Amino acid sequence: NLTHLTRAHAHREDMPYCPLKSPLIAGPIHVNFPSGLSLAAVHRKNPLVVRGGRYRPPDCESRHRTAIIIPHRHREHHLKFLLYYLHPFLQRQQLSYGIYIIHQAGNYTFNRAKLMNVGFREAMKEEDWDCLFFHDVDLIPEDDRNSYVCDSNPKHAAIAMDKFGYKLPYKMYFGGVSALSPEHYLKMNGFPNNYWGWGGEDDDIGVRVSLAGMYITRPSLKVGRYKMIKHKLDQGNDINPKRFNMLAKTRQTWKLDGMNNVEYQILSREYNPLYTNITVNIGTEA
Ligand code: BGN
Repeated sequence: NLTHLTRAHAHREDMPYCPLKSPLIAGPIHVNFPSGLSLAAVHRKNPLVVRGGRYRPPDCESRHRTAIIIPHRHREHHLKFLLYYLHPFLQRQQLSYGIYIIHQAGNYTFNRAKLMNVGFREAMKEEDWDCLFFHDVDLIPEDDRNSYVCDSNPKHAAIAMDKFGYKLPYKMYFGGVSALSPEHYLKMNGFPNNYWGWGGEDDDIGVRVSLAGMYITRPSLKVGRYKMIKHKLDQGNDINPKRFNMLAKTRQTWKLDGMNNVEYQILSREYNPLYTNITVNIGTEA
C-alpha cells in the first residue's frame, strides 16, 4: 500500500530502512529490581523517548510499528520496573513503538481482557500500528531476541516464565504477554468483555484464536523468558468463580462478545513522558 507508506514516512523520506536484524541485540538480560528507582531516572536514561512514550530509531526507518498495551490498576511500583527494562529493550530492537497504560477507574472488580479491548481501540485511533503487544505489568522480558514484532498468526510471547520454572504451564496457555496484528485481533472479535476478576480470560482468548481459524505461534523456550515481579493477588481482583462455565461456552459466545459490543467511557488521556495513560470507566458486571 504505497499511498499509506508515503504518508506515514513523508518527513523521513531519505532515511534508510533499519537492517533486517538489529545490530543492537545483546541476548540475555540480567533482571533485578534496583531499590530507589524513580520514573524520572528512567526518563533520563531514555532521552529519545518522546511525549506519550513514543519512540522511533534516530538513524534508520523502522520496519515495524508496535504498540504495547498494559492493563493497570494500583501497580505503579511494577510499572516503573517494566518501563525501566522495556524502553531500552524495544530500542535495541529498532522498533517504532508506543506504550499505552490502560488504567481501570474505580474499585470494581478488575477486568484485564476488557481493558485490552479498550487499549486496542484507543491505540488504533492514534496510529496505524501493525502489531499490538498485550502485556501484563509484572512481566519483564529476559532476552532481547524475543522480538516484539507480530507473526503471521497470534503469538504467545511469555512462554517461559520463572514462576512456572521457565516452561509452559500447559499447552494451551496464552497468558502474560501476547502479540496480535490488528487483522488477527478483529478476526477473533478481540477479547471477551465479561471476565471479571482473576483467571480464565487468557484461556478464552487462546480458544478464540483457534475458533477464528488461526493458531498460536511461540518463540523458543530459550528466548521467550520472563521474570515475574512477585506480588499477592490484588484487592479488587478476586478469583472469578464463573470462569469454568464461561470457558465451556466460548464457542457460543465469541462472536457475540468482544470488539463488536465493547462499551466504555474514557475519563482521561495523559501524554506522560514514558507512556500514554488512558483512564477508563469500563462499568460493572451486567
Ligand atoms: C490457569 C488460569 C489462567 C492463568 C493460568 C496461569 C483458569 C480457567 C480454568 C481452567 N485459567 O489455570 O487464567 O493464567 O492458570 O496462572 O483459571
